[in-house]
Amino acid sequence: MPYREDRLWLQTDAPYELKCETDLALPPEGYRLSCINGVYSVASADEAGKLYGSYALREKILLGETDFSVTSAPAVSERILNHWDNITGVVERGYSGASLFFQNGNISYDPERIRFYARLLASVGINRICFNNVNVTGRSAKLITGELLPDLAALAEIFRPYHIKIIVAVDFNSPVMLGGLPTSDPLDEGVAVWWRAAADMVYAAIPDLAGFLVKADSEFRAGPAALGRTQADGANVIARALKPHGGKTYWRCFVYNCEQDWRDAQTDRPKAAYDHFQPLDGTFDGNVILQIKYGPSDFQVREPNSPLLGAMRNTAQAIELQITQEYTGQQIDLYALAAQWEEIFTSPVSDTRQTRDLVGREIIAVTAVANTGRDENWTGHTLAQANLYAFGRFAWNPAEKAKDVLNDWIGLTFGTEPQLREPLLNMLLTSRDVYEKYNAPLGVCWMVNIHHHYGPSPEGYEFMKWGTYHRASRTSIGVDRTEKGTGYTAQYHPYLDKLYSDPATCPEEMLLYFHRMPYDYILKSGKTILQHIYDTHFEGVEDVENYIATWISMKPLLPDSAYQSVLERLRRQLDNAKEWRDVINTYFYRLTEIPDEKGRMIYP
Ligand code: GCW
Repeated sequence: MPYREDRLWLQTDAPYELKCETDLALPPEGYRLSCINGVYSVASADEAGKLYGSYALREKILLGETDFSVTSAPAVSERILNHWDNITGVVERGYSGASLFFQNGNISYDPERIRFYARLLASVGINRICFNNVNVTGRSAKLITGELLPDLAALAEIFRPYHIKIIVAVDFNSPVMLGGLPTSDPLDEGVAVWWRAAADMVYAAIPDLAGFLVKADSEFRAGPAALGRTQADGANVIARALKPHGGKTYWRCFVYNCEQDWRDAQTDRPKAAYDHFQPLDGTFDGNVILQIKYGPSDFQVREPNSPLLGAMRNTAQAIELQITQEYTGQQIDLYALAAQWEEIFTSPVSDTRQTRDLVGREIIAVTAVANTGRDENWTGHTLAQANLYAFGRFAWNPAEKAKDVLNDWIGLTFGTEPQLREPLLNMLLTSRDVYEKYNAPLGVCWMVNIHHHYGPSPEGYEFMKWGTYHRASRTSIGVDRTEKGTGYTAQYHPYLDKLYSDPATCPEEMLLYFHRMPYDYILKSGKTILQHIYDTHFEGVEDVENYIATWISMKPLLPDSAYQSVLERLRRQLDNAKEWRDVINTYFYRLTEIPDEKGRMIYP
């Protein structure tokens, strides 16, 4: 597939005279820019800082900025992109074409495109990448064996000049699968020896490898729990093998019962990560990083921050975001994630009310599932490029503002013309709210079609084994997660427990996440929950219609290919918004038999 770099924020380098200096007083990867008598200069303590400083300078020049006296350093030391690419070439939850790295069971890529990709990622500060899916299937388990290691090392070499280190997703059961051992029990000495030998071999080929990523005891993956061992036992045996080489184990915390009986109202999936991991605080080795999804459910449009974030004083943590739009429109619907990320990074975490603690001592890595593939425009929806760009910016500095980040992305990608920039910024900034309006209401989650997760299905997951229930009846909806219900809120700091436990203080957009409420409960707007549902679902469609009108009005200011492809996506989004509106409104109308106050069309 041919690819384009002329519609990305990083295009051909602008020529300018650049002076580079070493200043050992600057922090690692940081830089200081200046411009004296027309000569730009970048000072840094290391080579990475020089690279990031040059990109930052380039951005400023392209954006027409005049103040170059900037000093910056990353607030987070590991800024990680996780691809969910299978070795077959199919990307799990991928909406941008085939894998950039794999094809037909092999590592296979266009080196020129990959070099450009590495440069693109470095330009926003990303410094770690994992190419293969956390669901390690087929031959991808062999990435750490002599069979595929030379090809992996060659790929790592392309990323090295851009200061991007490689992470490999490995199967916890590798000692059995690859080594032919009778067990993968982490406390078995033979297993520890096997992991050490595997690590030695990988590091001989890729000496600067960042480490191994593991999804264990999760959605049918092997793990220590199945062998009667703890998550810490599992993570530590691998970490000890990596330690002599300076490597780390990135251990995912997405561990829950995915074979729940829907009749069981006490087991509550959002409680799972905290229940499994928090009691183990202090038992993980120093080179284990726990990778925690931002919310306790699963990358939903609206959830509270995971109670596990910040709840472990003695364990290194990474927050995991999802750039690929699995539950957020699949790169058909417009959804600028920056708005949601700003909210996540400024929302309270478990043991504190302060934002900075989320990115302070405990959170040393920010990681996200990639949204790129072999499509010509890299991300399927051209405007979804903004999400990759924004990820880099938020990982570098979680205190960023969505408005600034998106404004820069528009300026770099489409130019700084205000007639284009302002309306487009408005579209991007409102896109999350619009998507939320026509989706599952008030934090209820999971009203999507099963398996593929696009489009509405109010009871699609209701009687399934995945632990995802809203339990809507004729009179009420939602799950009581307070102490009177599943007890989930007790996993938070008492301040948050209290805040979420009272419907009067619980943030309204998450009301049905925490509470079971009657449809006639009156919201702060003065509307009942039911009328709120009807209204937002009508509004969502109108908002998408307005996006289309705005986009059409900007035609003269846009490159034709981007104009056409985005218009096509917006029209598909409109169909989706209408489908959500009609299915959700009809669902609640049939349950309640209460008509819309405004008498609009709801199908009986
Ligand atoms: O949200 C779910 C996805 C799975 C994914 C899993 C995970 C990689 O539907 O496709 O598997 O999360 O995060 O492990």
